[in-house]
Amino acid sequence: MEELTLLAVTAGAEVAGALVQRLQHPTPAYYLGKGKVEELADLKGEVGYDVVIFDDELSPTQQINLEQALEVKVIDRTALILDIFAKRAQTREGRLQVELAQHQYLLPRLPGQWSHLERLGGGIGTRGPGEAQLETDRRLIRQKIHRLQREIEEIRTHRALYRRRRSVQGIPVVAIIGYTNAGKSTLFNSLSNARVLVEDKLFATLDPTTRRLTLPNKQQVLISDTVGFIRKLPTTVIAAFRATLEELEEAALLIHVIDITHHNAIEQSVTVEETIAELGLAEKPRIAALNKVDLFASSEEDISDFASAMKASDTVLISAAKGWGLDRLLEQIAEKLSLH
Ligand SMILES: Nc1nc2c(ncn2[C@@H]2O[C@H](COP(=O)(O)OP(=O)(O)OP(=O)(O)O)[C@@H](O)[C@H]2O)c(=O)[nH]1
Ligand SMILES: [Mg+2]
Repeated sequence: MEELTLLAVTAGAEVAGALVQRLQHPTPAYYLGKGKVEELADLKGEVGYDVVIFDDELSPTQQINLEQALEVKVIDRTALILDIFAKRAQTREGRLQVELAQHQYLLPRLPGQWSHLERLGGGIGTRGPGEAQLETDRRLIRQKIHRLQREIEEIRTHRALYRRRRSVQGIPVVAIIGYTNAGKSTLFNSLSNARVLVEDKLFATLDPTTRRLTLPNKQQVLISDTVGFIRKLPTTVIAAFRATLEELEEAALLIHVIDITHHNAIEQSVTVEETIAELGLAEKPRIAALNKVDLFASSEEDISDFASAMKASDTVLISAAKGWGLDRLLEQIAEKLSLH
């Protein structure tokens, strides 16, 4: 719920209140139990909310029923994240990818949207457009999806050329991955002296950025900053981020950045590992970079003592912000690359 609050604020909402219910399963009709829906409706009088956000993906039926019971807009977690993506997308490809994901999200929800309008009924202009209209709309959305896919494909072709040049040169790609807000871009900047947008916000980065880097052994690598992962994000949505996916597929090594000061650090790293597995990348060698250690260590010496005590060769303690532990990280990268 804390994370949902952050997401909501990032999307531009103000949080008026939160409600939690412990249920064996979400109810098919309302997601919540009947009594809880009433409680939520009563809360409207108290705090005066005008939108309700659920921390899960809702079925079209659940969404419609809730909107009718509460008489406000109801948004689910996926739609909220897509909204943030839409706000953040900077490149043309980024925007196309978000639009694609939004349309793919909308398509199965379309019938509900219309019968919803029909049921709200009564009065001119609110009458349902009927099945014929529905079919037209479905077709339009499918056409739009195809068009977006084609456009993305074109950009991809250009990128493939560039990629081929890269691979001819034989420079391995090292991709920085991790939960959103873990410090990926900060690490990327520290390693490459780049100026990628760093923000204490979720999904500050949407498009992958790549820089060339020289390791201590003089080996050249390409280092890539990528979009953050988050729990309960449908893989179909991640799949819309072709550029990031391609970058990950091509990578010789993944650096998994973990904010170890976060109280859900373990859950977050599990989510990242699960997503990696779902994307078929479980076999990629990776280094875990435990980040933000400056929040509990007072100097770089502090952490090197700790690091040598651990002896785990593929785990490195770093502070991306202070630049601590980066030499060790670079050595680890060189070592891992020489093994694979
Ligand atoms: N104290 C401390 N803060 C850090 C460190 N690294 C990153 N941060 C902060 O963590 C926040 C997120 O950093 P980003 O680099 O934007 O994180 P990200 O993983 O790229 O996030 P997204 O692109 O949004 O997924 C920012 O406020 C950073 O200043 C660190 O080593 N120490
Ligand atoms: Mg970032």
